[in-house]
Amino acid sequence: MKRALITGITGQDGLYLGELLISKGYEVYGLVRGQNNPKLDTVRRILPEVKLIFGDLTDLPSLLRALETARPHEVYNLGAISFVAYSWENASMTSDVTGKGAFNMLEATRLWAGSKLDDVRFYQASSSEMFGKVQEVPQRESTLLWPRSPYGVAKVFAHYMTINYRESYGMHASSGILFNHESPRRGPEFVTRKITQAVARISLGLQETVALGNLDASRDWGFAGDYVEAMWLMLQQEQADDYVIATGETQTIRELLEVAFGHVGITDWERHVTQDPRFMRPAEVDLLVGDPAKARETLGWKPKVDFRELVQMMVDSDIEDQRQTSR
Ligand code: NAP
Ligand code: G4F
Repeated sequence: MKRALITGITGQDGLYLGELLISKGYEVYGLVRGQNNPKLDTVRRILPEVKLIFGDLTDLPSLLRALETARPHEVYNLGAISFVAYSWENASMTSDVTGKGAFNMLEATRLWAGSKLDDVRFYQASSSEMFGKVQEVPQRESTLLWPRSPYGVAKVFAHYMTINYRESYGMHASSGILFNHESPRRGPEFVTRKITQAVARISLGLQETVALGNLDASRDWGFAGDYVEAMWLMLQQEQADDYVIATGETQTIRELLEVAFGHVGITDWERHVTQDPRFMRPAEVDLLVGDPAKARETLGWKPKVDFRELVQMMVDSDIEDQRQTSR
């Protein structure tokens, strides 16, 4: 039986990846931080089979202990401070967790595996946020990185560190450069979920307006359930490598609003949206659109859920949630 260790098990991707690996017969271990993590109950409910280990990406000895307990064949490093806006306010902590935390996980894996490093495979959750002020459209694996946020800078460090472990120690370490991916499990601070929650509440008469920042940015949005499959596929390849995972299409926040409000029959969405400078960023990433050709050709990966289906799935799920909480 294959064993996997997932950091970031309490996050959106951790939950989907945990489900995928369990369905493939893996024994799954998940790293959880904090002495009373509020998301523990959710993980236990969705993934009762997963064995939880306490540890923190900033604490290398705790990662070594986690590895000793799990003895994984595959390590998925999904843990991070992942909210870009927050990363300006907590740049130092973001560097420690999202940047140096990845190094800690790589180094702990190398130290723990010792002469058996060939038996372990490592996945690093890299991000399209690394492309920042994009130097090429669409963005591919070879596009020059130009991060625009402390989060993006930390991810670039983690990305190159992963490549460095591959090149220095021959470690089977792959990076997935994932473009934005969403789901009903997305944190409510991210723009998709913030909008689908607001649309659900507005359609039920529980709220009038939603305050947003820049409506002109474009993102390449896919479904998280599809993207965790790409992570797994990367670790099944003989050679470790880096892959862009994206849909190849891009939409603005305005288009997202149109589809989300349209799904509940509201066509004049502008009267429900206000703009608030608090949600504008010191530096914006204006346009993200990925070229997933390498993933399609090498991994045989392609997304199954399109943008409209994704937004509709999220709005429907939020309507159901809101109905249950107001019952
Ligand atoms: P998420 O929902 O924000 O989950 C982040 C996870 O990291 C949570 O489980 C969180 O635990 C954990 N974490 C935070 N600080 C930690 C620490 N000090 N030690 C150990 N774990 C810690 O993010 P996601 O959307 O699932 O994304 C997964 C990964 O992919 C992240 O690395 C993210 O940066 C990257 N990524 C995401 C996207 C996307 O569009 N979703 C795109 C590209 C890359 P708590 O629950 O305890 O906070
Ligand atoms: O949903 P967002 O906060 O996601 P962002 O910044 O693109 O980051 C996400 O995707 C990255 C991959 O590219 C991940 F690495 C990262 O961890 C995270 O998952 O914002 C999307 C866009 C931005 O342009 C932002 O300025 O939406 C714009 N936006 C406009 N109003 C807003 C809002 N974003 C948020 N969160 N809240 C607003 O009110």
